[in-house]
Amino acid sequence: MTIFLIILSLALAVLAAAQLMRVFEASAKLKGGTSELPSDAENKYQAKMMLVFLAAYFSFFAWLVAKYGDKLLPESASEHGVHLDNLLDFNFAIITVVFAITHVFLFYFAFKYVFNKDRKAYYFTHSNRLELLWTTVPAIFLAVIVIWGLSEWIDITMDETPNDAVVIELYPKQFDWTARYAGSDSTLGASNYMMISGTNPLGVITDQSLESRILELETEKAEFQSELDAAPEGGVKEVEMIEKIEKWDRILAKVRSFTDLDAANRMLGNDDILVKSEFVIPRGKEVAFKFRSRDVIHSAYMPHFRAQMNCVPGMVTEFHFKPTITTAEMREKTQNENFDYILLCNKICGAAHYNMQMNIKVVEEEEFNKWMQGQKTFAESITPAEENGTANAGEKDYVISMIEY
Ligand SMILES: [Cu+2]
Repeated sequence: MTIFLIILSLALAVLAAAQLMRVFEASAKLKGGTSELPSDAENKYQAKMMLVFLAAYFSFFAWLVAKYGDKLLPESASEHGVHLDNLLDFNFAIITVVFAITHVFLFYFAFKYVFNKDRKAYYFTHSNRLELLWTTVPAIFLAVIVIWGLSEWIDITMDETPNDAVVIELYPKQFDWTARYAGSDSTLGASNYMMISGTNPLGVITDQSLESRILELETEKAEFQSELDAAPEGGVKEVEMIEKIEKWDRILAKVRSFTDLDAANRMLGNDDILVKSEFVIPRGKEVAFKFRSRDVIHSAYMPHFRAQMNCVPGMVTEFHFKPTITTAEMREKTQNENFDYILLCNKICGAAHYNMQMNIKVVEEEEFNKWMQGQKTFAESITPAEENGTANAGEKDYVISMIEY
């Protein structure tokens, strides 16, 4: 607020000065006025101020870099990220050099060629040499940047995922993330959003989850049926219930069709591992990410690994990278014991978008394997809740209204 007030008063002061100048000019004219051209002394003063401004301008630039330079991301924690950083640094180097040269000339020439009534301007219409110079030099630099950038992009996006990669699906919804590891078979089980329920937030399709989802839908349908039976004939309630039952029939038909998937396919999801709020990846091993989305377009952004990918409903996008620095090492490097790698949503996806993040922990492979062994598989996690009926009721309500929508 204070800063806003300061800026506002500065702007008003400039405005007031401009108005005063106009008053002076007008009064000078009325007095039968002197020439409107500034005097030699005034010109020389303005020329010197150009140099003063030049010095102040570059001092401010240096101060900005010194003060806010450390607000940039720390060094890249992935293999390809180092290459991207080099490319970015090269771009910044060019920009800074061009910025310095053009601005020094701009203000120095304004000083050097201050108005002098005895000097005549040198006039020439054309110079092939100059044209050649200022066309080819930028063209060469641009070509280097474009070719370099394209080859990095091809390296990152086209290289094959190694077979021993850790496969993780990142599944966003408004407004959180769930990570799913492919488990010991390195293959993610099939999934569909119609399978989503309180115990199955990603809609993974296994024999067990199919059975419980069908049971759940049938129970709900039976509830609608009894509400329909009790509803007065010809009323709004009756129409509403008939529509609901028809909708549930459609969902049931779709869900039942998943039983056509071959048995081996329905086994794949059993060893998948679902985690929330934080996921762990091993240093020095390729991590292959797959992205889906449950509702709107989100964007998985992992800035420390220089990685970003859109998460689009109805399709699977992919990206893979190799982490090179563990969380513990990065805490030492940044001298920040609270440092954590993060996954953010980088697409404004709704009211609580800002809150959509998940911690990423990079550990040595050994520790990663140990951590994996300690996690519950999808098959293990779905059973107890189904058996004792402790599925979170609130979550379940949300899921149903989601599908209705
Ligand atoms: Cu989002």
